Amino acid sequence: MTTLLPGDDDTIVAIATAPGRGAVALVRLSGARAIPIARALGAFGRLAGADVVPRRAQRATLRDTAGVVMEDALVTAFVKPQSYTGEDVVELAIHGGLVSPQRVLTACVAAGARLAQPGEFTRRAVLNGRMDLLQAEAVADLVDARTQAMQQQALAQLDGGLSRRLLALRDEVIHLEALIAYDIDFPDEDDGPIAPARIGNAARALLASLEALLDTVPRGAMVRDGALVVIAGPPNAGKSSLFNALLGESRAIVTAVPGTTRDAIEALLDRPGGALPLRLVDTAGLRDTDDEVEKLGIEVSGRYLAQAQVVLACGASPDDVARTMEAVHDRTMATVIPVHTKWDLWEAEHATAQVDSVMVSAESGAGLTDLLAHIDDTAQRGAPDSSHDSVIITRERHRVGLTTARDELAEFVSVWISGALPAPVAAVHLHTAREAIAELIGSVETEEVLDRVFRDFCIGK
Ligand SMILES: Nc1nc2c(ncn2[C@@H]2O[C@H](COP(=O)(O)OP(=O)(O)OP(=O)(O)O)[C@@H](O)[C@H]2O)c(=O)[nH]1
Ligand SMILES: [Mg+2]
Repeated sequence: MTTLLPGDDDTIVAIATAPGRGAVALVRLSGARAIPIARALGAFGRLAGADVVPRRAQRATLRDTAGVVMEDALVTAFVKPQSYTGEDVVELAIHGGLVSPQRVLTACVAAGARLAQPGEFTRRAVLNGRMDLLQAEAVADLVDARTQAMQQQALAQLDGGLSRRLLALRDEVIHLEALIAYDIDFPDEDDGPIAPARIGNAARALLASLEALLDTVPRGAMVRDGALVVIAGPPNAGKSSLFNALLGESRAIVTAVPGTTRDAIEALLDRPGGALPLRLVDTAGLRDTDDEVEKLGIEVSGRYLAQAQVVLACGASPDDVARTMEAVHDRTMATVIPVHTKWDLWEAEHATAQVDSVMVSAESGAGLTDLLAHIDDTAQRGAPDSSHDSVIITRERHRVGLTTARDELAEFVSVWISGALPAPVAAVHLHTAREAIAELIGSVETEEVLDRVFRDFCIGK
C-alpha cells in the first residue's frame, strides 16, 4: 500500500523543464492551494474572483509578492480530479533560461507553496489513483529512455500493458484461492469438493504464464541497455574503424600504429524501426604484450568478452579471422560472428571469394548493412520476443517480484500434486504469490478471495 508522506497536504511547486537556456520553461503547482497561489501571482487576472477556466491556456502577467512584474506567462489550470496528480494543478508556461523560472519558483514559494520532492507529482498521482506503480515507473523510464526501443517499451507500460497483464495473473491466483476456499468451506456439498486435478491444472497453467513473463527478462535487459556487441581482434585489424563506421561517426581513434586502442570504448547504437539497441564496444587488440597499459586494456577486453551477447571476431585475412575465433572461443559464451575487415584491400589482391566470414570495409562501407543484419539476428535469437502481447520485463523490481510469485506457485503445484499438505496450508503459497504480484502493481487487497467465492459460485449449487 502506498503510504502518505508528511507534507502530503502541502501544495508543491517545481520547475518541470530542464534547467538552462531554452525557449520555454514550465513551473508546475499541485495541491489544494495551487489555484489561490497562482492567483496571488496574477495568473488569473487582477480581479480576486476572476474565473478560472480549466484546461484553457490563458495569457497573464505574473507579479511577485511585492507586486513587481516578473513574467509574461501562459497559464493552464487543471481542476481536481482531472489532472496529472488528481489534485488542483496549475502550469505556468514561461520563458526559459536561468532567471525567469527561478524567479517564478521563488515567488510561488513566497506565496505559500513548498518545493516538491523528486517524483512527488507522480507519487501523488499514484496516491490519488490516477495511475498505478507500474505506470509511475513507466513515467520515469520514459524520461530516462536512451533508446527508441526503451521509449516504446515505457509508453506501452504507461498505457497499462504490464498492469493489465499482472492484474490478470493476480486474478488467476485469486481464482485458485477461491476454488480452494470453496473446497475448505463447503467440503460436504452434494456435488462433492472441487476435483484436485482441476486446481492442479489451473495452477500449472498459471505457473506457465509466470514463466513466460520471466522469459522476457533477457529481452528487457537488451531493450533497456542494448545488446552488448564486442569488437575483438588483433591490433591494427581495423576494429576502431569498424566501430566508427557502424556508429556513423568518428568516436574511436584510428591510426596505422598497432596498439592504438588501449581501453574499451562504448557507444550506444540506436536505430529506428524497432531494432534492438546495440551497445557497441571497441576493444584493445588481443595479443601478448609487455606494455603494462596495453595489458590492462586487454584484460578489460576479456571482461567485456565474458559479458557479451555478440562478439565480432575481426581479422584482415582469413588466417587472422581464424586466429581471433580461436582466441575468443574460451573467453565468451556469446555468439561469435567472424568478420573479415579491410575487405577492400583483400579483394584488390585476391581473386577468391571468401564465404565463411562477413566481409566488411570500413573504408568503402561495403558489408556494413549485412553485418548489422547478422548482429540483429544473433541478438534476437539470444533474447526472443517470447511475449505474445509484447509485454516485457525491464526492471529488477519486477523480476524479483515475479520470481517470488513463480517460486511460490511452483511450490504450491508440487505440494498440491503430492498431497503432502492440507489445503489451507498449501494455499499459503498462493497467498504469498498473490501478495508479490499485488506489490508490483502497488495495491494489496484482502477481502477479494471471499468475494470471488460468491461471485464464481452461487450458494446451494
Ligand atoms: N583500406 C582500408 N584500411 C582500413 C580499413 N579499416 C581500417 N583501416 C586502416 O587500418 C589501420 C588500423 O585501423 P584501426 O581501426 O585503428 O585498427 P584497430 O584494430 O582499432 O587497431 P588497434 O586499436 O591498434 O588494435 C588504420 O590505418 C586504418 O585507416 C578498411 O576497411 N580499409
Ligand atoms: Mg583500435
